Amino acid sequence: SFAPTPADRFSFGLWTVGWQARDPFGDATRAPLDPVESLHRLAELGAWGVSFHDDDLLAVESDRDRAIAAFRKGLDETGLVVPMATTNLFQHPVFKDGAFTSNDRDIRRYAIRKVMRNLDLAAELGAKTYVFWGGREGAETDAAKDVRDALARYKEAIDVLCAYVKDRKYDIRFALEPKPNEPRGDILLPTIGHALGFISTLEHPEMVGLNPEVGHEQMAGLNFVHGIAQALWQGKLFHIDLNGQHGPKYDQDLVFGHGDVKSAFFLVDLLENGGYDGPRHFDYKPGRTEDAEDVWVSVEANMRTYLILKERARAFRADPEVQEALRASRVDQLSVPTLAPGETFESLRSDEFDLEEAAARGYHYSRLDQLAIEHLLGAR
Ligand code: GLT
Ligand code: MN
Ligand code: MN
Repeated sequence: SFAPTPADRFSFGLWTVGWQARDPFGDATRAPLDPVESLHRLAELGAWGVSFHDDDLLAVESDRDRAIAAFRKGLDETGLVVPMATTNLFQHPVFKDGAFTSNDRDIRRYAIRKVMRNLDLAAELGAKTYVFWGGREGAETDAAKDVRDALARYKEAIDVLCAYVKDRKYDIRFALEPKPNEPRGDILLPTIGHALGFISTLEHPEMVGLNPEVGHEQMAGLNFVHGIAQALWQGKLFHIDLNGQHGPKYDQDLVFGHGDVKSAFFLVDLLENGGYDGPRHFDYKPGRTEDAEDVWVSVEANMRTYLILKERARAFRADPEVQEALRASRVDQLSVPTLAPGETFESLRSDEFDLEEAAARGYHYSRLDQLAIEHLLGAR
């Protein structure tokens, strides 16, 4: 029936449903949304979790303590959990040249303090993952910033914050969220690969992984499924932002599956069968055209699309013809180590190998791909 339940572990950012749809060319089209109302609507629709930025809690109540008290009460009433939290280091004008990597040292120190304060709340609310989306960490001109210094300051900030989490004994891991551009002309740590490289330089690399977003890798023209597979393979897929995007253009933040649906099919197949056990977290924006009730229709659309693709992926894997086609394409053979136990490079010399015959063997991927398409389209 594709009806979501908390067992599906679907979560949403407060900033997604709460987005008032302001864009660079136009004003808000929706009224501010009370975070407590969001909790109730999300829970009614079958969501399991909610994530937030420090500042999201202040959408309708400017007193921080009162806002937190109301949010806690809403969590208790709905049974929603907080798997992840994050910091708004991009909206206030003070962050116009970045937060951890602003050329202005006072601002870098303020940014770290702002994170520390929300880490305390995240830990209290039971969050296990803390996300860093460095949307303002970047530049419009290469003259503006020495990127080597900027990366050193980025590393310094993450190292200091790891030390803070360890000191306070919080059960929290960090997840970096790459994005190639927007709002900055070029953003630091633009892709999964850049972020993985950066993590290896940190003081506590084991505490830091990734929160990749579908659309962000696709904005860079990259294959999101491949990126996620590498993150999983390196044990770094700590969290994920699911949404939709049509190719390299501005960040569309569409409903999950409403962009490149074939990639979404293979993504769900990978998440469900590839050992990811974290939240299925949606980071999308209800269209600017949508009214207050349409927002909840789009919430449901994210979860239903995921469940439909999960069912389609299951049917694909269970189809005997697919299993046979996978074998015919030798997909299973790639898991066999190239050298047998005990072999060394010397062992490679004695292979009987017919170069022409091996070169002529086909891989039959067009058949396999068509089977995937037919399952995706519900034709099988
Ligand atoms: C902002 C951004 C998202 C990030 C959020 C977390 S903030 O909405 O567009 O991709 O995941 O900071
Ligand atoms: Mn986005
Ligand atoms: Mn995101």
